[in-house]
Amino acid sequence: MHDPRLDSLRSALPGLRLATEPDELLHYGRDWTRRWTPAPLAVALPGDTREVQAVLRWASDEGVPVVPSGGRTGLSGGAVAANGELVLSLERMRRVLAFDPVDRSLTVEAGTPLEAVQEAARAHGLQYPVDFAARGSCTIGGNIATNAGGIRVLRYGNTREWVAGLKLVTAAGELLDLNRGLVKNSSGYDLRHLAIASEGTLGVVVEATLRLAPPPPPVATLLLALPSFDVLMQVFQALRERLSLEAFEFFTDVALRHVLAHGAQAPFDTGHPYYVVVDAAAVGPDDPHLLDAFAHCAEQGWVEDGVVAQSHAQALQLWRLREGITEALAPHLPYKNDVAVRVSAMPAFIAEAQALLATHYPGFEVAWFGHIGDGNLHINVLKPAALEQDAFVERCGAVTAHLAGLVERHAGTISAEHGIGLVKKPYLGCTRSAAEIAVMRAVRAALDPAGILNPGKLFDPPSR
Ligand code: 2HG
Ligand code: ZN
Repeated sequence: MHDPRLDSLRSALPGLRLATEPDELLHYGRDWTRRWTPAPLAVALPGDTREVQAVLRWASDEGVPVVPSGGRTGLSGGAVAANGELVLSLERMRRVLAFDPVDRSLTVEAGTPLEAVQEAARAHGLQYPVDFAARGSCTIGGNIATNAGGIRVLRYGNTREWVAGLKLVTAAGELLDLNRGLVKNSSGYDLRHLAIASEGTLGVVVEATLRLAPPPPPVATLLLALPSFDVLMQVFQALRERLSLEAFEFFTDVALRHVLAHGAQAPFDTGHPYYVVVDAAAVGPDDPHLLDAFAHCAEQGWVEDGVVAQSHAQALQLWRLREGITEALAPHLPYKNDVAVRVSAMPAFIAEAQALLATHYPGFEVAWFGHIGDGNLHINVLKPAALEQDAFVERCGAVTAHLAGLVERHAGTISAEHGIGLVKKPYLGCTRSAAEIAVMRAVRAALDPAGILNPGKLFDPPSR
């Protein structure tokens, strides 16, 4: 159906690239959640910051809601456009703008894919250390909007740690140049950090200046098979004492089974309940520190089997077992949890979470995996084939209310790294106090008084 607002947009911005075909609306209107039916008004594909400003000025004047859009690999519905919003895709804005060898920084447009940022850093003999499986499709703007974490947080921290400056376009089309790459800046509120993890509700990130780190040390990759969840934290502690860990990731046999069914190669002759994949600084696969650490864990009975990658290709194979999980589970329309507690609270939290989920999900396949060293667990509940999607989501939502209560009792968070979006919105109050949410609302209202930026995400507007 023809919408007169499109004529208005076209006449306000005659040069703007706009996509309106049904397949384009479908593609740009959804993220990886696949729970909502995309129904955007249209997709704007600006080529530079001035166009982003002009689109937002138009949207503010017309009262048209806008969904900022990166690679749409999100898992919380933060980039879903299901209510006639204008999708503002940054995908054409993917230039690397500058490298500064003294500041060790890289300035990129927000639509630059994470992998392209990593490659640009490597080309200058440095690294951009935030990393996760969606690196090829996700964009730096989306990473900033959710404060993305990933598999190297243990060693390098989240996206937030690496953003030295960013440019943000507000709902009114104003361009804010936040922190300008400074290392020190004690001049009042750090609006850069407000924008990070704001899920597109405070403005549109158009450019970022990223800090780079020295290249990583040579690492050895190990895969260990463990008999129980209880020993997981002990193995983590033992390895952390003996080695310099670059990554420590775990997954269960359920997760592995799906990755193997998806074409990966089985690591051991027999199955085991739990696995960890570890990258540790090492001179090679025979590094004595590595072998000592492994021997210690085996002596304690914490490790049933293990393998050290003998080549880069084998290391990639081992990592595929962990990184391939999301894709392998996707056909089962999993209900995703992304919870975190302090690392010290993990053993108690895990014991209670296991008991809770066993009670509430009898007979369901549940895959546990994630970033145990950061206190962050991904718990994916797979949809039984016989159950309708809506009934499944409703059932899982009810269980999540219990899980959120448990998270709250352990002073954790309902979203560690995927954001709140639409999916976790009902549970925000278990992680943030009413007073905190009131402050967040006030901040949002200050930056976007008309409420056009990603409405309905993170929290609902106050009822009038
Ligand atoms: C990961 O750690 C991602 O692989 C995705 O955060 C987690 O699919 C998930 O639940
Ligand atoms: Zn993760």
